[in-house]
Amino acid sequence: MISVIMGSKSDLETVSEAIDVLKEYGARYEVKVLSAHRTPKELARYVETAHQRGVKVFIAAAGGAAALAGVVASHTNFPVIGIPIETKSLKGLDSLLSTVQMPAGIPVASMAIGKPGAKNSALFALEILGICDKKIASKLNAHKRNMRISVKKVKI
Ligand code: RP5
Repeated sequence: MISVIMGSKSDLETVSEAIDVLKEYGARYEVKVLSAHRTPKELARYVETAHQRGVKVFIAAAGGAAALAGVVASHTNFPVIGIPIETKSLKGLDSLLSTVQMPAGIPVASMAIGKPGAKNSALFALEILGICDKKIASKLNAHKRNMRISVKKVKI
């Protein structure tokens, strides 16, 4: 099971890129809006109890002073993948730096800013689960094969 957390409902347009991939792969996932700053206690409680629901990987999306992925990682030993949301003021550079610049000891796998990062967060989560899940691994193989075929077909 993959847990997808976003800091605000306003992140959903970006995060839905990740959710679409999880749907396409038929992966089990749950989605939550929880904020490191606005709902810190609820976030901690959710992350600390997630293993009881079978969560094995977290995806955390936030923008601006994006503490979410780091705070999630501080409450779990499962892998945490961060999506830095693109922002109006700083184009997501703020989100990227706050997601990626974690102190030693609390790792977060930060993806790229915005929708490409969201899509990759889902694929990365599936790659982690695919280590022990042959069905997911073979779908990921097909994904790479299809991409290769479609690039090779391009004629200019
Ligand atoms: C972050 O603040 C959220 O992840 C969101 O990207 C940003 C702005 O949130 P809203 O003011 O739109 O709710 O915590």
